[in-house]
Amino acid sequence: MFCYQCQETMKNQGCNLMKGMCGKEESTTDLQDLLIYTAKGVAAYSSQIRALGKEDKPCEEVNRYLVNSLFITITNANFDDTVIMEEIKKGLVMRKHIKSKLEEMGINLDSKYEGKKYITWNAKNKEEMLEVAKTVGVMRTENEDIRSLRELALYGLKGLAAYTEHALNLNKVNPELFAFVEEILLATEDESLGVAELTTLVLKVGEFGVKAMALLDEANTSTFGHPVMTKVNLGVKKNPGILITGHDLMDLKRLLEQSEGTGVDIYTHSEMLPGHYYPELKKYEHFVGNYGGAWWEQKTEFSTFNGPILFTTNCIVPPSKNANYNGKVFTTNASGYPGWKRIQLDKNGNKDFSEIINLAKTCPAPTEIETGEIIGGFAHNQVLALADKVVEGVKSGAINRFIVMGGCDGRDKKRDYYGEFAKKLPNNTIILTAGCAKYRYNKLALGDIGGIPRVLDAGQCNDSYSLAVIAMTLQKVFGLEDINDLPIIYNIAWYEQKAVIVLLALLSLGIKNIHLGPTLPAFLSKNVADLLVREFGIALAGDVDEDLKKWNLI
Ligand code: SF4
Ligand code: SF3
Repeated sequence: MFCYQCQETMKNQGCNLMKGMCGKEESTTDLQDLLIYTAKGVAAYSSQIRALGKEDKPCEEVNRYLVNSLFITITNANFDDTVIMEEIKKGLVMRKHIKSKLEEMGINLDSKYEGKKYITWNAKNKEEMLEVAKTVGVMRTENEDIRSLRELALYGLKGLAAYTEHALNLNKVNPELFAFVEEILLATEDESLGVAELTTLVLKVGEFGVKAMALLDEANTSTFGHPVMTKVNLGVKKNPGILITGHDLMDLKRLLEQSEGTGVDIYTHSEMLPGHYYPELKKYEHFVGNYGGAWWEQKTEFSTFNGPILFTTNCIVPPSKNANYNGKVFTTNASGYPGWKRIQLDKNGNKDFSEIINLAKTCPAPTEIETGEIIGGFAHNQVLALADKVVEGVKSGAINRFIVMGGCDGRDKKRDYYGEFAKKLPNNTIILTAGCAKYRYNKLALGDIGGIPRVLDAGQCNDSYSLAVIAMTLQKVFGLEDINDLPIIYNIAWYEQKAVIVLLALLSLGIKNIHLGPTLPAFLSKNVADLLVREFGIALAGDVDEDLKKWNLI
C-alpha cells in the first residue's frame, strides 16, 4: 500500500505499512486505487459517448458512478472492501456495456487507448483484484513532480466529486462537471502531459471546484432555503435520539420526516451541525441540537450518546472492538464500514430509515456532555443581509480584519494552534469559518462587534463557497480592483480532499497568500510546493505569535 492523500499520513511522507494512520487496511487502500483505475476505464468510453452528445439514461448512471467512485476513496469515507469490490465490478460491467454501445455505432477506441490497461484489465475475485491493484498505485508514476501534480489534481477532483454528488442527490446537475471529471481522470494517465500542462489542469480543477460548490449552494438553498442566523442547543432532551453526521442534507431531511411524531429526537454531529441553519430543516420540533464536536472525537462522544448513529459521508473513525455503540451505527451514500449496515436508495428513489428509528426507541436518552448554545448560519445571504453593518464596522475601524479560518479538523496535536490563534486574535477581528475546523473555536466566548458575532459560521466545508461570495461582494462594495486588497487573511486548516478542492477553488479566484496548516501536504513535491509559494504566496501556518505578528495583529 501507499497513500499520502491526507494530512495525517505517516511521518508526513506516506502510509506504506500494513495499515494507514486513519485505520484503513492495506487491502482497502489497494482496492481504492483499483476503483479509481476502474473509473478511468469507464471514463475512456463514457467521454466518447458524451462527445457524441448522447446524454441519455445510461449516462446518468455513469455520472453517478464516476462521482461516487471518487467519493468512496475520500479519507475516512469507506473502509469496507466488500462495497469497494462491488463498485469495481459494477465499473467493469459498465465499461463493457458502453464499449459495445460505441461499437454498435461503428466506433472502436482500441487504438486511441493502445497499451492502456484500464480499458482491458479484468478480475474475477478479490485475489485477482489485489494483484492488479499492486500495479496501479500512486508510486507507479516515477517522476515526483508529475506524480505530485497528478495526485493534486486527483485529490481536488475527489472533493469536487463529493460536492457534485450531494447536488445530484438534490436533483441538481451541471453536465460540464461530469465531462470534467472524465477529463481529469484520463489526464492523470496521459503520459504526454508534462509539468506545465498538469499545472494548468490543477488550476482548472479549482475553477470547476467553484462551479461544483456554486451548484451545491444552489441545490441546498433552493431546497432548504437560505441559512439564517440560528442558535443551536448543545445540551440534551429526555427523549431517545438519533445522531446524524456527515454532509448529506437530503438524508437529514428524510430522517427528520420519517422520525417526526415517533418520540425520537434528532441530533447532529460534526459536519451535520449546519443542518440547523436551514429554514426547511430547522422547522422540525424534534430536531433538537448538536451533540459533541468534530469527527475525530466520535469514539468518546458516540459512547455516551446511547442511541443509533447515521453516517451520511466521511469522516468515520474505526471503532474499538468493544465500543458500546457497535451494532448501532448505519451508513449510507459513499460511506461504509465492515459490519455496519448500509441503507441505500430503493427503486423509487427513497431511503427507509425505519430500522434506525425503531432501534432508537429502545435506547436511553443521550447522556449530557455539555450545555449552552452555539450560533451559526452566516452563509452569504445572511452575511450580506448584514452588509451595511459590516461595511460600517470596517469604515469606522471597529472591524480591523476578517480571518478566514475554514477547513477541516483532525487529531494532530499541532491543531491546538487554531484554538490558540482564535483566542489571541484582537477583539476587532472577525473569524469567517466553514467546515469542521470551526470546532477549535466555535464554543469559545469570543463576543461580538456591534451585534455581529466574532465567529461567523457559514456552514459545511462546501460552504467555503459562501466565504468566497462574501469576499467578492465586499470587493465590489469597497470598489477594489484586487480581491487581495480586502482586509481578509486566509488561515486554512486542511485534512482530507474536500479541503484540497476548497484550496484550489480559492486559488482559482485569485486569492493569494493563503496560509495552510498544520502541515503542508506530503503529496506536494519540493518543486510543486515551490511553485505554489512563488505563484500564490502559499505559506505554512504554525506559530501563533509569529503569525499574529506577521499579520500585524499584535
Ligand atoms: Fe494514510 Fe491518510 Fe491515506 Fe489513511 S487516508 S492511509 S491516513 S494518507
Ligand atoms: Fe471535516 Fe472529515 Fe474535512 Fe467537511 S468531516 S471538513 S475533515
